[in-house]
Amino acid sequence: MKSFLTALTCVLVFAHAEAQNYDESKVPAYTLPQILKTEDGKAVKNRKAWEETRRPEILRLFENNVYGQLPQTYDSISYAVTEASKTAMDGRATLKEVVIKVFKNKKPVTINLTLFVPKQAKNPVAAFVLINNRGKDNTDPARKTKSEFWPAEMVIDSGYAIAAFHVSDLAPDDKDNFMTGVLQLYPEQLTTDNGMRAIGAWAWGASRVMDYFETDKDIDSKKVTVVGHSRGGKASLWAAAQDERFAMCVTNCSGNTGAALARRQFGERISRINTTFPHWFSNNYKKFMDQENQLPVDQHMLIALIAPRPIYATNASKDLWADPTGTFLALKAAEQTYGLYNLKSNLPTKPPGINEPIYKSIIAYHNREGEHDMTLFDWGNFVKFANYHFKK
Ligand code: GTR
Repeated sequence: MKSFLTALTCVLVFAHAEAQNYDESKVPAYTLPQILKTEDGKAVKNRKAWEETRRPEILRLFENNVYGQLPQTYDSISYAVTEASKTAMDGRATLKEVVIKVFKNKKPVTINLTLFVPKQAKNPVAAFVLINNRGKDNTDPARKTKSEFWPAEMVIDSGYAIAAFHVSDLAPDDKDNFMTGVLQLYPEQLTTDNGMRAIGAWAWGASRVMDYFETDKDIDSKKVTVVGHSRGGKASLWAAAQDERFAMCVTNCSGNTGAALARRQFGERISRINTTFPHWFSNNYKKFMDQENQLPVDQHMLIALIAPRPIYATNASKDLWADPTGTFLALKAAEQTYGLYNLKSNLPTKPPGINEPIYKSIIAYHNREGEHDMTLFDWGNFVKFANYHFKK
């Protein structure tokens, strides 16, 4: 019986995957919701109208229809910092192991942060923090295992601090257990259709790490870049959109409900993501399965929420599932918001070639050759992007 069900599931998933479109000529005609028009139809012509009216409206729309609320009140937060090594990476870095504990209604959640700070740089230093959605061995504090997914040595040698925490501390990435982390502090979220789910929980965790950075004298908390890959990249976007303390955002191969436009219906679609990962987004998001055009937002508006801060989105050439063209078009459609701050992106009008990063730009983009992953090529460009914007 079990194997029959497994076989049936495989057939259904396969049938669904087959229905995905990878043919540009089959992208339907669509009209994106306007970023710079308020819900009562007024044109948003300046920063004031954007910040006071339209930005909060769009934030609410994403909360209510996509990611769910992000509760920000808690009873206490504490940080236990262990300087695990002053001579990490052959003396080039200090390793700190930070245990962040947050309490609400006597329930705790614990976030374990691994942080390397370069010795050479003048403190405080700018930092990258990764929302790690892959194996913990990718961010090995002992550096016995080294991974391109988090190339800590390269980042340290470039003069930046680098940190990581694992998504499972906030919400295990599993539909039956995702509620055993931070959602225990906010159980009411589980009973509302616009309640926080796993992606929101991970973004919430990034903000608690930012709370910590504000207390660490080695870190320049005004220069923190939140980084995420794929599902982690959806969370890094949502974290940066919500929490303006993040100076920059990197979203790597984030695709559907990340940086790619939903209305193109190319690669992964809302129906598929909600079916495979029912624990990622709010209940309300399920209303938009096969109804992309009914969404009051599209992902260009999430990018707009990050303005005027720099944003870097990437894709990989063989990762059509994450829709490289749809990502580029979302970035282009967000440019108008940066225009309100007199900031002009240097993105070309058409997607750049493969392995042609555009990082000297307030809105940055590249499409790396290869598979769905985050590599040394990607990180090397994130560092150049940070160098450019932090004017090193
Ligand atoms: C896929 C999912 C994508 C992306 C990816 C990942 O299965 O469809 O949205 O999140 O996983 O996280 O690597």
